[in-house]
Amino acid sequence: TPKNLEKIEKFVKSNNTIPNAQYYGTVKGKNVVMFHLESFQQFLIDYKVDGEPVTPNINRFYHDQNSLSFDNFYNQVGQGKTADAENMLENGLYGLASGAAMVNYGSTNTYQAVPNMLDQRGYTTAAFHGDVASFWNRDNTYKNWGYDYFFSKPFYKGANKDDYNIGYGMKDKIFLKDASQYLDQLPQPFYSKVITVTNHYPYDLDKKNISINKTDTGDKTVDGYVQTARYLDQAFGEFERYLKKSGMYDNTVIVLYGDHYGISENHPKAIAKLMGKDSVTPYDLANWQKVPLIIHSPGLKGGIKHTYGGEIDVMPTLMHLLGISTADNIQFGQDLLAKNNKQVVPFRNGNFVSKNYVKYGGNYYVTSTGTQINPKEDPRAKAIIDNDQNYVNDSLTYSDQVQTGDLLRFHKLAGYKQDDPKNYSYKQDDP
Ligand code: GP9
Ligand code: MN
Repeated sequence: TPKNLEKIEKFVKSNNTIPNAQYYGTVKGKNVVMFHLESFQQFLIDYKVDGEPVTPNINRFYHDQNSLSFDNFYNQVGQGKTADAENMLENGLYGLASGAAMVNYGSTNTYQAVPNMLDQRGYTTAAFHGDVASFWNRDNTYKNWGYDYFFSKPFYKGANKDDYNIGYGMKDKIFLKDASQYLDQLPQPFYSKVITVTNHYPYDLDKKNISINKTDTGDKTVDGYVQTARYLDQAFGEFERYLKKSGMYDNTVIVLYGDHYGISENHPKAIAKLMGKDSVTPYDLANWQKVPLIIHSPGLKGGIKHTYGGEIDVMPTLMHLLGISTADNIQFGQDLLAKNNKQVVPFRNGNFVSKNYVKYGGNYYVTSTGTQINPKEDPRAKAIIDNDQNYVNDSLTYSDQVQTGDLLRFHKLAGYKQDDPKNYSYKQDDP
C-alpha cells in the first residue's frame, strides 16, 4: 500500500460518522431515483414571482411529511460543475482543483462507486440523460462506476426533432416521458439517475412552455431563470405522477438535489434584488450556494433538517438509509443524519461554511447571525476556525490524491469487486 493511502485511510476512518439507528436501513431494498435538478438553487423553494410560487411541485415535495429535507445544504462543485456533483454524490470524492475528474480520470481510474456497490447487492443500475453520451466523458466514466445502462440521447424517440431540444439537450418533459418507458422495463430494485438539462444557462425556453413571468432585476442573463425553473418543476411533477401511476412510488426513494448555482456571483446586483436587499456581502453569497436536498420515500420519517452539509455527504447518508455500511469506503462525506456529524462544508477553493463560522472571499462571519468577525482579535473563534480549516484542507488534498494517484486500486473494500468496463456497451443501434 502506498504510504499516502495509509494516511488517507486513517483520516477517513477518524471522520467516519456513526449511522443514526433511527434511520439506518429504513429504506432497505427500495428502488432509488436520483433526480438531478439542473442549476437549481435552494432560494427557489417557496419563492414567488408576482405572488405566484415558481416551483409548486418541488415546494410540496419539500414540505411533505415523508421528505427528509435539508435547508443548510450547499453545492460544493468546482470547474467540473455537473460532473463534480455526480462525482461527489456517487463516490464521496470531491471534484478536482481544476478541470473535471470524470474527464481526466473517469476512463482509467478504479472506483468504488454507489452504482457498483448496489449492483453487487442485486440492484439494476441505469443513468438517463437527454444529451450526447460523451459530455463530461460520462460514457466511459459510468462503465467504471458500474452502471449497467446509460440511456443517452440516441435512445429517445424525440431526440432528433428540432422542436424537442433546447440548450444542452432534450426538453425535460419530453426526455422524462421517453426515459420512463425504459425505467418501466428495469428489473427491480433499481438504482437510477435522471439528469435534467433545460434549467441551464442561458435559460432559454420556447413560448409555449413559459408559464410564469420573468423576474425584473433588469439583468437579462438572470431574469429567465425562474421560467426554466418552473418548467423543470412541472417536469418533475409529471415524473412523480408517472411513478405513482406505475405503482412504483411506494417502493421508491426519490433523492432530489440541485447540482450548483444557476445565477453566478458575477451578478451581485441581480442577486441582491432577488433576495430583497440593497446589496450583497460575501456572507450572502455563501448562502447563495445552497441547493436543495430532499430524500423522500413513503413511510420515511421526514422533516426539515438544519444540519450543515453538502453534496459530498449524500453518499454515506443514502447508503446508511439503505442499510449499507460505508465504514470501509474511502469517501469524504459524513452522514447528514448522524449525531456526530462535524457540520463543516468545504468549498472547492478552501472556503467553507460550518455550523459555527463562514469563511468566504477571505472574510469570516458568525454563521447564525452573519456578523463579520476578525479571528485575529478573537482567539476562541480562531481556534475553531483553524481546526475547521485544517479539516477542509486535508479533505480536499486527500480526495485529490485518491483521484490523481488512482489510489482506490490499492484499497480493498470487503465484498466489493470491480466490474469490467468491457461488460457494458451503452450503444443503441437503432434509435
Ligand atoms: C450537459 C450537462 C451540463 O450534459 O450535464 O453540465 P454543466 O454545464 O451544468 O456542468
Ligand atoms: Mn449542471
